[in-house]
Amino acid sequence: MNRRAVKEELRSQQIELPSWAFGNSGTRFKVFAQPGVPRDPYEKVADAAQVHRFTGVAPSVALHIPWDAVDDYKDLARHATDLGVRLGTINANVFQDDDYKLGSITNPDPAIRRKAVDHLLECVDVMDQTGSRDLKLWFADGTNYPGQDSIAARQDRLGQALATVNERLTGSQRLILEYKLFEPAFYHTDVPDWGTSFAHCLQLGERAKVCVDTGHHAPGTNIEFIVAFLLRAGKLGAFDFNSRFYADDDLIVGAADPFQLFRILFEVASGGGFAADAQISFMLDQCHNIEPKIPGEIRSVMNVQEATAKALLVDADALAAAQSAGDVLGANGVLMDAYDTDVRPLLAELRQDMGLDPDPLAAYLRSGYGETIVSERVGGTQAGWGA
Ligand code: RM4
Ligand code: MN
Repeated sequence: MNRRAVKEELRSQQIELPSWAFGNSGTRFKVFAQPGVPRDPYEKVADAAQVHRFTGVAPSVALHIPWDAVDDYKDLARHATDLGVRLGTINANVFQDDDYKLGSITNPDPAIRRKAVDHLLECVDVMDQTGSRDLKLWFADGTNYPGQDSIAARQDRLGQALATVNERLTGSQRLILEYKLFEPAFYHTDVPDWGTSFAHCLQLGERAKVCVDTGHHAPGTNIEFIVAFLLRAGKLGAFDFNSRFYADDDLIVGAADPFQLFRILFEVASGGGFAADAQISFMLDQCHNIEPKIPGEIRSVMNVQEATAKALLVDADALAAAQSAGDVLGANGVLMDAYDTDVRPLLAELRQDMGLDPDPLAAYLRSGYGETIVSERVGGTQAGWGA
C-alpha cells in the first residue's frame, strides 16, 4: 500500500473506548482515586469525547452494565451525540454480585443461572435503546478446586444460556464471546480460550463472534495466529486491546510489546479485517490505575494507530514474492522494514489533513480540560469498577 492509501485507511479507522478506563480502578490491593474522575456515565462519555476530539479516530464509547446504568439510555445516547461521539458495545457484568460466588450462567443453582441470564437479556434491552450493535460477554465463571463442580455440566449450562441470549437478538445485533485463561477462577475457567469461544460461537450461528482480549492468554501465546485463524473463519468479532507483562495487567496497549501489536494488526490487514464489511470492533479494554486517564487513552489510541500504519505499510507484493520463492530472510525482511519505519511523521500529517493538532497529547494538555474537571468535579462519588 502506498503512503496515500495508508493515510486513507488510517483516516477511517475507528477505535472504541471503554467507559471504565475513565473511572477509578486498581489492583486487588488498592484503588488509588484520582482528582477529576467522572462521577456518572455522563461524565465518562464527556471524557471519552475528549479523546476523540484530539485523535479523531475514537468516535464511540463502550458501556459496562450496571456500572453505567442510567434511567434513560436514549438520553445518554443523545448526550454522546451532542459531544460528537456515540455509544458502542454493551458489556454485561455478571461477576460482582454475591450470588455469583460459584458462577453466573454456569452456577449449579438454576435460580442464579436464571438471574444471570435475565441480566444479559436486560443488556439487550439497553442495546435496543442505545442502538448498540454488540453485546460483549465475559464470564468470571469457573472453579478453584478439582472436583468442585462438573466441567462438562457447566459447558451444557453455558451453551443453554448463550442460546437463550442469542435468540433474543434482532436486526444487526451480535453476541461477542470473550475468553480468558484464568482469574478470578484459578483451577478451571468455563471459557478459557479461543477454541472454547469459537466452538460455542459456531454452535450459536451467524450472530456470534469471538472477542480477543490481548491480555487473556498464557505468556508466549501466538495471538496473531488466533487472529488469523478467526478472521479466516469469519468469527473474529472484536478486540479488547491492552498490554500485559505477566497476567491480565490491562496496561496501555502497545506499552509492553509494540511488536506483538504490529504482528496482530498485520494479520488483520492481510485478512481484510480493516474493511468496513469485516465488522471487526477495535476496542480498548484498559485500566489506568496510576497514570492520568484521558492522556492514557489518547496514548493508547496513538499506539494502535502507529501499529496499524506499520502493518499497512508492509509491501504485500514483495512479501508474497519472497514467500512463494521460499526466501525466508527476504520475507522476514519485508515485514521488519515496515515495522522499523518511523510512522510518526505520516500520522502527524494525517492529523493535519483531518484538521487536528499533529500532537494530540500536547494539544489535550494545553486545552485546560484536565484542570477544569479537577476544579468542577467536586463532591459526589467518583465512578469506579466497584471491586
Ligand atoms: C475482564 C474482561 C472484560 C472487562 C472486565 C472489566 O477481565 O476483560 O472484557 O469488561 O474485565
Ligand atoms: Mn476484556
